[in-house]
Amino acid sequence: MRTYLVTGAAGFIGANFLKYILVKYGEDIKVIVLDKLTYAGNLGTIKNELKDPRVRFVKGDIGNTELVSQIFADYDIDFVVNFAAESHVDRSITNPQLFLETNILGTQNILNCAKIAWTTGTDKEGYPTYRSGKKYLQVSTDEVYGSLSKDYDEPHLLVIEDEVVKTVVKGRTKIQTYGKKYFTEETPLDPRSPYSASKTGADLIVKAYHETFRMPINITRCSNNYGPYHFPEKLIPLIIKNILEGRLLPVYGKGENVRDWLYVEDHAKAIDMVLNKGRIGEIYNIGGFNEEQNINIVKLTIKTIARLMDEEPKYRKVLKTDLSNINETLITFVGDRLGHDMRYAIDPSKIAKELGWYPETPFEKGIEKTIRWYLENQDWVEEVISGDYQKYYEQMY
Ligand code: NAD
Ligand code: TDX
Repeated sequence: MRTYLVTGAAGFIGANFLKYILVKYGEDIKVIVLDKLTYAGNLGTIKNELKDPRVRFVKGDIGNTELVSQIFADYDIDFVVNFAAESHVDRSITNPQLFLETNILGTQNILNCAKIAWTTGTDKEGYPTYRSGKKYLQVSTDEVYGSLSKDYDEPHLLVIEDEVVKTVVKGRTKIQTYGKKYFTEETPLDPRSPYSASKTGADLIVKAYHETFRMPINITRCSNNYGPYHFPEKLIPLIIKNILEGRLLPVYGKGENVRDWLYVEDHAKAIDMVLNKGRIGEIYNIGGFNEEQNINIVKLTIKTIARLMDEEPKYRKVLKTDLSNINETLITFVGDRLGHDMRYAIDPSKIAKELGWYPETPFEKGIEKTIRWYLENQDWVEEVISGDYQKYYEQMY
């Protein structure tokens, strides 16, 4: 029997992780969800899970010491998985301070409460000792490594020779890339936005608790996720929403920036593996060798929606525009994001080699699954955009 504290599970990745572990572990787990329910957190996302007797929901801030220490007093927490964060780069440009408060100070608060609850005494050298089986996992991002250069303007196909890479890209003989370098766990940290700086600060304090207090921790650094319950301020869900409404599709700069996309459930599986099998104190990069330029993501999304509307007319009922409007003329190039990172590309060899993880969802399948989910869950979209998000959205565009 394991008890998890999952923070930020009313948000995109945390909710997908919660759903994944509840299915996987049957009666063997209990999960305490701690979420502040910011604009990005929505109880509708986890409404079925909230009815599950294995789940307890606590509304509150990860930075609230009294509340978090009470959770550790009330429950014998084994695993902490910290998803809670301010996660949107554009918002970090308009309000950096909130990002530092939640992402850095909030992280330190949970760590410290866990440390107090898990400590059993001190060893001969003065280091704290901990109850066995405990672990704190910090969900981090590839953005802490900064920005890679783009060496190719067009997608470049690399023949796979490395045996570990072959296990990651099962079935593919070539990978598409836009540059020669990849982020490994040894890549120096070089964050460039207030968001990524705050995530880096969080990683460093987690590492410091490990070095100074020997806290049992892991850090995972994942590339861009996509999938169900993704908040429609992020590129893919925003584009889907705008296409269905016949609105323009804002592409920053020239649309040349490259992201490395991973289906959210593959991320959830990786976190579960690191929790259970990851070596204490280690950092694991997570990504699927799936680089693409933003403009191509937008074009593929338009094409896939148009095709689905054609093949399955039942979907047309969600359109708030004419079918004939779904084409590339919707694309509009807008001013670039300040300090816009050019390229992210993760090398996930370490997690593949040590833990046997690989992404199971090819991008073409994942994007179609995601689009179908949005077509079938428009009520969820309406619900999440009716709150504070609406005000923010109106200010931005
Ligand atoms: P999200 O914005 O969808 O969800 C964040 C959740 O945290 C929301 O439910 C929100 O209510 C909650 N939250 C925010 N501040 C809080 C606070 N002070 N106390 C308690 N709860 C709070 O984010 P996401 O996309 O699901 O990302 C989850 C985590 O994964 C973040 O730490 C993010 O940095 C990291 N990450 C995201 C991606 C991605 O592509 N989305 C990739 C790599 C890493
Ligand atoms: O309207 C848009 N137009 C556009 O061109 C938006 C919202 C984004 N973009 C571009 C900016 C990025 O190059 O698309 C790319 C993806 O943007 P986002 O969806 O905002 O994601 P990104 O900035 O890459 O960050 C995401 O991945 C890493 C998550 O939001 C982070 O939380 C995670 O750490």
